[in-house]
Amino acid sequence: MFDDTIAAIATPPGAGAIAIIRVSGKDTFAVVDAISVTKKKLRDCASHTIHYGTITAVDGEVIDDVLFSIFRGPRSYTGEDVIEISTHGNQLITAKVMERLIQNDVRVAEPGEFTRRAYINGRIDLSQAEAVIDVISARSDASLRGARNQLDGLLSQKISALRERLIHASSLLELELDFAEEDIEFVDRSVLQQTVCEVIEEIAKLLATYSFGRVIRDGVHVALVGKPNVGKSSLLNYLLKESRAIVSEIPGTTRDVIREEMTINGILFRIYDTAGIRDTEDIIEMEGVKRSMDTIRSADIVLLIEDALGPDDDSYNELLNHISAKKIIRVLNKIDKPHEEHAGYEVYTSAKTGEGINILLEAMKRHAGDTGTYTEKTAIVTNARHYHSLSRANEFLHHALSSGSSHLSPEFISVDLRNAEAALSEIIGVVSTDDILNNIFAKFCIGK
Ligand SMILES: Nc1nc2c(ncn2[C@@H]2O[C@H](COP(=O)(O)OP(=O)(O)OP(=O)(O)O)[C@@H](O)[C@H]2O)c(=O)[nH]1
Ligand SMILES: [Mg+2]
Repeated sequence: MFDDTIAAIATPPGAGAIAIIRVSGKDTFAVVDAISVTKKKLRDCASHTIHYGTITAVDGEVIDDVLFSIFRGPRSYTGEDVIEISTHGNQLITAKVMERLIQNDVRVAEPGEFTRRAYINGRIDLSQAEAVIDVISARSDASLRGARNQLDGLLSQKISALRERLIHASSLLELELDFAEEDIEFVDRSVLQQTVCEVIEEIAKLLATYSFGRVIRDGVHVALVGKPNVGKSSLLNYLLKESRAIVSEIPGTTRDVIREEMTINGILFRIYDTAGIRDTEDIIEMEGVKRSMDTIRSADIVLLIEDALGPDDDSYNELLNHISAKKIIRVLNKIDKPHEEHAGYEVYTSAKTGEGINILLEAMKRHAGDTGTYTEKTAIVTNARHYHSLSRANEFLHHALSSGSSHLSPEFISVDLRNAEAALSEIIGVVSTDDILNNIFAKFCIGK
C-alpha cells in the first residue's frame, strides 16, 4: 500500500458538460470530506454509490456543485479508496478543486500513476495496464478490439498457463537434483520433451499473430513512391476524397512527406505521399528525395507508381533493389489517357476518373495481413515488448530441447526452462524492474 494520496483531472482539458477529478489513496475519504459539504459524510457512505454535494473554498464559498462517486478499496480501479468528483466542465473549477486537494496534502498524480497503482496492487497485470493505453489511443475499430482483447486478459491467461507448465516441469527437474545420488527420474524425458514442444508450439502461434497484431495496433504504413509527376499526390487525394496535397503538372511538386490516415474495413492505414524520386540539383528537392527514401524504409507497403504514358522499368529496377524486402504493389496510373499495353502491374488506376481505385484498396487490404483467422477469443500479440519476450522464451525452450536430446544433466535443462518462464513473466509483469515500469507508464496521460 502507498502512503500518499494522489489526485488528477481525468478528463481532457477544455470546456465540457462535466469534468472528473479522480482521487485515490488511504486519505481519500478524509480529504474529500474536508473540502466538501454533503448530506452525509462520504466516509459513512457505501461503496459504489453516488452522492450530491458541494466543494467549498477555505472561506466556505461554494466552488461548484458536484457528484461524488465512491469506490472503496480493494474494489476500485487502483485497489485503493477512490472518489471521482464530477464537476461542471470548466478548467477554472477543476483547477480550484485540485488546489483544495493539494492544500490537504494530496499529491498531483504522475501520468499513468492510477494504472500503475492498479498494477502494483494486483488489480491488473502489466499487459493489461499496457492495454489501457491502447484502448485510450486506439484510432480504428480493429485496434480498439485488439486492445480490448488484451485488457480482457486473453493474452495474460495464455501466458500464465504456459508459465505454469514450465514451472511444473522445472520444479520436478530440480527435485531430481535433490535426489541425485539415488538416480531417480521424476520426469520422464519423453514427457518433458512433449511438454516443451507443446509450449513452443503455443508460443509460435502467439508470435504468428504479431504481424497482424502490430497492424491492428499501429496501423499499416503505406508509402506512395515513384518518379515525379506520375500522380502520387493525385492518388492520395483520391483515396482521401479531399484535395489534401498540391497537385500540378510541374514535376517535383511535392517536397515534403505528407501523412494522412484512412481506415479500410476498420484497419488504420497511414498513407505517406512522398517527393518524386529523381536526380536533382535543387537542394530543397534533394532533401525531399532523401525523406522519400526514409519513408520507404519505414513503410510496410510501398505503392510503386508509374505513368501509363511512359513507364520507366530500368530506373525502377534500381529503386526496387532498395526496397526488395518490402511488400510492393506496382501501380500503373493515368490509364484514362491513351497508352500502350503494359503487363506486370498489380493494379491499374486513374486518379482522374477513379478507375481501379477499389482494386487498389483491395490490394492494400490483402497486403496488410491475414485478418480472417482470428476470432474475438484468440489471444493476439500487438505489442513489440511482448513479442520480444516471447521470442526470447522461444529461444530458451529450443535450447532446452537440444540440451535434453544431448542428455545433459537436469540442471541445464531446468535453467533453460526457468529462463523461458522468466521471459514470459516479463509480459504480465510477475517480475518487473523500475526501468520497464517507468518506460511503460510514462506513455500514459495524466489522470489515468
Ligand atoms: N489524366 C490523368 N492525369 C493525372 C492522373 N494522375 C495525375 N494526373 C496529373 O498528373 C500531374 C502530376 O500529378 P501529381 O499528383 O502532382 O504527381 P506527383 O507524382 O505527386 O508528382 P510530384 O509531387 O512532382 O512527384 C497533374 O497534372 C495531375 O493532374 C491520372 O490518373 N490521369
Ligand atoms: Mg506530389
